[in-house]
Order: sequence, then C-alpha cells, then structure tokens
Amino acid sequence: MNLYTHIQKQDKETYKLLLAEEKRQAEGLELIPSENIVSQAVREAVGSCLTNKYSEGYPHARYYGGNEVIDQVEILARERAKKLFKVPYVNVQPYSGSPANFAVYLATCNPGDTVMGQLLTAGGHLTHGWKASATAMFYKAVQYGVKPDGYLDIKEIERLAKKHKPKLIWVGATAYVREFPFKELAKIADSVGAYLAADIAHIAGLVVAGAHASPVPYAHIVTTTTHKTLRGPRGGMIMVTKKGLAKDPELGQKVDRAIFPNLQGGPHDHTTAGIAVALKEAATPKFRTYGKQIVRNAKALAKDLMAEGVELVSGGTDNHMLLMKCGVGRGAIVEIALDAIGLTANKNTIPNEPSSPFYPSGVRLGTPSVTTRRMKEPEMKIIAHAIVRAMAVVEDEQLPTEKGERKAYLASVKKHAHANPALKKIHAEVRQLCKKFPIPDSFV
Ligand code: DSN
Repeated sequence: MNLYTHIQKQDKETYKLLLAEEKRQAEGLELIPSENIVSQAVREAVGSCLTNKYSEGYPHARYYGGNEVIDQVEILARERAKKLFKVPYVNVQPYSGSPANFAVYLATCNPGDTVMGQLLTAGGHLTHGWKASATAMFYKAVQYGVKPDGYLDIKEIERLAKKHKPKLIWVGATAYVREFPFKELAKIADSVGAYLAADIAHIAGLVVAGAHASPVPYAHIVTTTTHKTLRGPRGGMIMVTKKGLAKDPELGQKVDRAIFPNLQGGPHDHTTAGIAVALKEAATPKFRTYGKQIVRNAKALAKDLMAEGVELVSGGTDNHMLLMKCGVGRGAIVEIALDAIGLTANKNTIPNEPSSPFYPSGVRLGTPSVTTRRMKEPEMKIIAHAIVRAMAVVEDEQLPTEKGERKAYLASVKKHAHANPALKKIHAEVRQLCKKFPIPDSFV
C-alpha cells in the first residue's frame, strides 16, 4: 500500500527517501531497545489535521480559540494514561523524554539545588545529571553507579543521599538490565526528604503489561517517553502519583507550569492524539501478552548469546534489553558488523567503562521491535546465532589507540564489512527472517 501518494506527486526527493527508510525497516531488524514500530492507527493520528493547530495552555484554558476538539483529545489522552498507570495527574504535552525530565527539575527544584541520578556511563540518562546535560549546568548533580555485578549499588546510593541531601532523586536508566528497586530508592528518598522521580521511558510498556514492577506506589513523579516499549508516537508524559500529591498538593499544577509556559510552547496535538490511540492499544489484553513476550524474548536472546560464548553485563536480563561486552572500545566495530547483516543495534558504554562514551566497549540490544513483528523464542535463537557469527568475522579488529586514527579506521571497517562474503550470507538469512515476520499494521 502506498501511503505517500501526495508526496509521490509533488516531492520526488522526499518520496524516494521515505521509501528507502520503509525498505530499511522492513528488510532489517531493529534491536535498539528504545525503538519500536507503531500501528497504522497511531500513524494516522500523527499524520492527522491536528498538526495544524496551536493550543498553548491546557484544556479549557487556552491562549487561542478553536480548541474545543483539541481539548477533548488532550483530556482523552490524559484520562487513558491515568487509568492505565493508576495515577491521579498526568501531563501529556512534553515533546519527548528530555523536556519531560527537565520540567520535573523546574517543578521540584530551584537552580543550584542538589539532585541525584544514575551515571550515564553506568547506564543512566543524560538528563539525570550527566555533565554535558543542561541538568548538570543548572543543578548540582551527584551521580551514583552500579556494582560490578551490574545491579544498582543501593548502599552507595544511601550513603550519597545522606551526605548530599538532594532535593530530587532519579531512578531509571537507558542501559540497565535489571528490575529497578523502586521500593528501596523510595526509602532512601523519603529518609532525606527528597522527591523521587522514576523515569520509566524504557520500561513503560512493561509496567503496563505487568512485566515490570510499577514505580507508582513509591515515586512522587513518573516520567516516560511514549515511543519505546509503550509503542506510541514520539512524545512524553509526566505523571504525578498519589504520593506526590500528598507531599505537595500543588505538584500537578507545578508540573503543568513547568511544561508551559516555563519550557515549551504549543503542544503537538497530533502527537497527543497518537498517544491517546497508543494508550487504548496498551490497555488491551493483547498488549499484556506483548509486554510479557518482550521480556521472554530478551531472556531467550540473552541465554542463546551466552550459550554461544558472548559475555553480557550482569550475566542476563530482567527486562527488554541486554548489554553485550565486546572488548575495550570495540562497541562501534560490533555495531558495524551487525549493521552489515541487517541488525540495527547501538554501541553503548558498559559499567566501569574502560574506554569512553564515544568509543564504548559494549553493544546494547533490545527486543521490543522484533516482538512487535511477532517473533518469539525460536527466532531469538536465529538472531543470536547471526550476531555471534557476525562478531566472529570482526573479532581481530581493534580500535586504534591513537585517537586521531579512529574515525578513518571505523570507516574502513564499515567498507570492508559491507563487502564481506560471510556477512553478506548472514544478511541474506536475516532478510529471509524479515520476510517471514513482516511489519504488522495493527496490534488489536
Ligand atoms: N535515546 C534513548 C535511548 O536510546 O535509550 C534515551 O533517551
């Protein structure tokens, strides 16, 4: 089905690019754990006439006229989110996860206040206080890490919290393979009077499906993106819990103000409609089965990879993601080899990273997208075997110690990988697998 008939007629260049990306997505497998594939229903919402509207403000309190329908769309998305996550207050306007998180700082802290979050190189997110993020420029960020076994170091978090008395503590990450200990973190936050904000961007769909514990009973605020395991459009949400409202009855209004007018302008109403549609999908029994299968697939992939000799951070996974240890600074080399066989993954730091965030030593894999394509455990075995064989092809490649040589070296690895006969053969097998599991357009 050609979804782009008008673009085809009036803009050949963009049309060609869209078709190329459709082909890339159909003929390869996305193993980046933060990516997913939305339903046609979500795409229709995002491509709808709602993109034409400005609606600064909130339902029934807008700065522009003509928002009667938009109000209903926003209320629908909010109500669905409230019911699904069991929270009393939701803001669905954040453009994505980073502004959602920044709004939490604005709602709970003053510039210069101390905050705590998981270190980026130990799996945390930029916006949890990493030095290159605005969050560390405007707030005094204390960072915590993980133990050698890959689990959060609760004792260290408690020691740091007692020492630094942060106003806000983050729990949540972008590269953490274990279940988040929300209860323990809440105990620590409560003991120092800090707000606990849970960033569940990665695991929101698992939480909804009952495949991961919910932070809602423990955190004051919960943020998420809507496009990862939740399988919605690119966007964000901020939820205030009952516990949050008990700590500060005005927290909801503070969050709203932080998003608009403090941080953002008009909301992306077409995205809000897409979020509403995705939340309806996520409330179905089918989605519960889907979320659980994501985790089963990740565990299967972990087991199959380890059986073939791959070393994983923390020796496995509890969620949708795994982190392969690839050797010092070799993450990019393995990413290139996987790319050459049609598997898209991303190089990533590993705990106690021996190299650097630019040239890290791991590769992050995830199963949300392949599970959306209805793959199960037998397919994870095929994917694991493909990964292991691709890694073997590049096993002698080493990142140059001389920093100035690295870029050219990786470009040459890429060129050779795409011409390598062994990798070409595996790529053909991956294409066959993709044909058997096409991208579905509906999930309900
Ligand atoms: N970019 C997201 C991820 O890949 O995890 C985090 O923001």
